Amino acid sequence: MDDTQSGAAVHAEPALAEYEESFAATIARDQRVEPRDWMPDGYRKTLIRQIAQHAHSEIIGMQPEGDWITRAPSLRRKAILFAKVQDEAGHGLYLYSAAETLGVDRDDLTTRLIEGRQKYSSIFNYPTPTFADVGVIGWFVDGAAICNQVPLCRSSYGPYARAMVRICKEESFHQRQGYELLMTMMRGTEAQRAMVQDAVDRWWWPSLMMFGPPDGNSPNSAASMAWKIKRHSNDELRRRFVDMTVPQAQKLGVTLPDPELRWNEAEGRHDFGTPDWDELTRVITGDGPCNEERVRRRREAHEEGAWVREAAAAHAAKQAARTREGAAA
Ligand code: BYC
Repeated sequence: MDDTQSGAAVHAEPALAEYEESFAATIARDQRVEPRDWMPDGYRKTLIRQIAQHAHSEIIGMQPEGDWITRAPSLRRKAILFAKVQDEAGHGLYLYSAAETLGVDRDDLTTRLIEGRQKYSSIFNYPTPTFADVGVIGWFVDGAAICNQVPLCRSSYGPYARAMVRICKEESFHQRQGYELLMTMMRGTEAQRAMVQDAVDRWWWPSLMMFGPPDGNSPNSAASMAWKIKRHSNDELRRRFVDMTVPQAQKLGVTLPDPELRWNEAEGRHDFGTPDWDELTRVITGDGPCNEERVRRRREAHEEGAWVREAAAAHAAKQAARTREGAAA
């Protein structure tokens, strides 16, 4: 006798195919997938990978600029830099929260980062030897982040897309503060102008690498674009960044270190040289100039912060117990 014959109310579980169909329809209609919706394992896994890497990048990204907080040349510059670095911490927190909606634990993600099992952006493995680096990070790195992340505000996964809206607003302020800092230095002494040009020379190519490997060598792109997690290819966003940055460089009065860079009238965009993809591979696989230092400092900060996490957990437990007692009284 089956359930129908027993007379019991039957709520049959939809078949897997129905879930898949409904997910595909949500994507096709450009609607958002939300945490409680059914999603394919691959979609969930890709999101966890990308969002966790993104969160780690924000947190590790506090280090290169954070190194200048105690050495900023004026109170105003110190306050600006302090606020910016604090914003990056906030971005990391929104993103870890978005990742947690997919069923992973933030503590576990941090462990994966400090054990070298998860990546973070290649760009944060380069040193910041002068204060001009702070300006160039704002201009190039936050500028590249805006090109890459504005389309992520339309990403198909709701919590990720919503986190990106606020992050992008803040990145836009970060980019402008960097450019304004550089403008000020360019109006200064010959030595300051040389310092800006030197920082531009060092950061240009690594900034182009932030967008990831070329499309022909980007194993995750096809699925991510079909799922509308990514809206544009790595090369397309890289081109947009170049087109956006060239006129800004002209206005600033610096030279971008690429002899192949020129306007292509027929295509209405710039032609530019090829980044050193071997360098990107080395940096991503742990062999960049600062990888070891970045991860070590992250590990130390995590260990030194253990007492804060314990105190916060104890406080939360006490509050919850008080609320329960209050409800019972
Ligand atoms: N660095 O198939 P692909 C910020 C990896 S924070 C390291 O093209 P995908 C800021 C990639 O993960 C900015 N790894 O991958 C913070 C993959 O490895 P796995 C951070 C890279 O995901 C503080 C493999 O290479 N932004 O702005 O389709 C201060 C093959 O690549 C990189 C984000 O995280 C790289 N540059 O595309 C200031 C944005 N490139 O995982 C500023 C969100 C590639 O298969 N992420 N890899 O082992 C994305 O948009 C995409 O994940 C990427 C890569 C475009 C980065």
